[in-house]
Amino acid sequence: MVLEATYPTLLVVILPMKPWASMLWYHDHALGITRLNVYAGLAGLYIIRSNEERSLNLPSGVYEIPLVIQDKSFNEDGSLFYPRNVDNPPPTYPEVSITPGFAGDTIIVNGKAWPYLDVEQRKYRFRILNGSNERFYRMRLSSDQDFIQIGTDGGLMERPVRLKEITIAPSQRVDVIIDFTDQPVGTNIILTNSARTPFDFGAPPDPNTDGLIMQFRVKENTSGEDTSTVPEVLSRIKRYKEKDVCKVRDISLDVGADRFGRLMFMLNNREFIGGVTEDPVVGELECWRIINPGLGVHPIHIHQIQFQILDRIPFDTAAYNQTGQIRYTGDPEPLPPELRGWFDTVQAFPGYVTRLLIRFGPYTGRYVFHCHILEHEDHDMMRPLEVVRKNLFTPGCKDCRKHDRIRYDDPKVCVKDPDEADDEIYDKKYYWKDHVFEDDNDPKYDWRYMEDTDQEYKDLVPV
Ligand SMILES: [Cu+2]
Repeated sequence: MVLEATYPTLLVVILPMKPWASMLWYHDHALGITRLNVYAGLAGLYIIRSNEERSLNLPSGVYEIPLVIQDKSFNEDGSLFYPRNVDNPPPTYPEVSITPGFAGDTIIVNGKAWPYLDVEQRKYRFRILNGSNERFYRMRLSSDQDFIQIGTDGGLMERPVRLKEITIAPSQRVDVIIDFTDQPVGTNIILTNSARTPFDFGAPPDPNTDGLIMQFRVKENTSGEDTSTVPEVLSRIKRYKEKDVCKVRDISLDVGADRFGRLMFMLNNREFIGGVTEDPVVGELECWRIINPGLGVHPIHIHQIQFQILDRIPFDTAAYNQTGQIRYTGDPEPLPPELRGWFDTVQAFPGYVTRLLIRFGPYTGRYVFHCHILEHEDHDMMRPLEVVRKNLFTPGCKDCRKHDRIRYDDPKVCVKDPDEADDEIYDKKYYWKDHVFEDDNDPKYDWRYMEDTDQEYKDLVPV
C-alpha cells in the first residue's frame, strides 16, 4: 500500500487494487474487546469513487449523504452505558461485560439521537451503514414510499430495486435513492424500524423509541432543477458459477458455554485460538455453506473480499443437531434481486444453509471471518483464515508446476525439492511464488471477474 500523508489535515490512501465504487467502513478490531471499542466510537467510513459511477449522474454533492445508524444507552451524566454483565447473573459469572448481545435504547444517526434532516423536493442518495453492536434495523418510510436501492456492501448493483422495506444487519451498507419530489412541503417523513432484538425473535421495538430512526422534513426545492438520474443499468456484475467451485467448506454457527457457564457462540464449534482451518488458495473459487441450526440471524462477515450469495436452502435443524448431517427440506430459494450484488456481510438465516461463492485474493495472508454481532465476535464467533499461495510458473522451468518456491537470489530458478527448501526458508534463500502483480489497475487483474484458468495464472508470472 502506498501511503501519502500530510499531517494533520490530509490523508491520501492509494489502494493497490482496482477501485470499485463503494462505501466501506473501518473500526477497531482488538481481540476480545471490539464490542467495547466500536461502541465507544472507534469507527468511521470512507467512500470509493469510480468513473463508471460518476457517469451515472446519481444525486451527488449535498444530495448524497452518509447515514451511520447506531444504538447507544446513556448514563444520567451523558456518558455511555454498557452492561457489566447479563441481567441477574449467577455468582460464577465474572463482571467483564460479556453478554450475548447489547442493544442501546437510543437510536443515533451520525452521532445524534433521533435527528431530523431538511430535504428539498428532489432525489437524495443515502449511503446507509448499520454500525450497531447487535441491532438490526428493518427500515421503512412513514410516507409509505419506496426506497430505490442501488447498491450493497461492495458497490453498485446491476439494476435499481424498489423496496418498501430494507433490513440491514450490523456492518452492512445499503445505497438508496429516496425521491422526495412529490412529497408536499411541510411533510415530516419518519424512517422507522420494526426489527426485533435479538433479530428476529426478541422483543419488538417500542414505536416511540427504538422503533424510530430519524426524520426527513420536506422543504421547497430552492436550489434549481433536479437533473440527477437513476439509470436502469448501474453496473455489470458477472455472476460466479457453481460449476467453477474448487472447494466447498461448511461453516456451522454454534452456541455452547464457556468454563463459567456463560453462553458462547462459535464457528464450527471452535474458538478463535486453535489454528487455521480455512486456507483458501488465492484466486480459486470456493463455496462456503453457512449452516445456521439456531434461533437468530447471524451477520457473517468475511475479511479481504466481496463475495456473492448463491442461494439459501432450508434444512432439518433437529436432525442436524442430532447427527451433524445436513438434510435439505426444500429447494434452494430464489435469490431476490437485492441480494444479487457484492457483499462482505451476509444475513445467515436460522434453519437455512446460506451458500456463498467467494474468490479470495488478490493477496495471500492471514485474515479473519466472524459474526458481526460484536458480542458474538468477541466471545467467540471469529476464526482466522489464511489465503495461501497458488503455485505460479517460472519461465523456462519444465517442472515448474510441481514446485512451490523460487530462489530469492535468482527468481528464475525453481526449488526442485520443496522439502529441502523448508530448511532454508529462514535464511531467505527462497521465497514463495505468490503476491506478484505488475499493475493492479489493469482490468485483467480485476479479481472479481477473473476466470479460474491456468492461462490467467500464467499472466501473473513475473517476467
Ligand atoms: Cu452471531
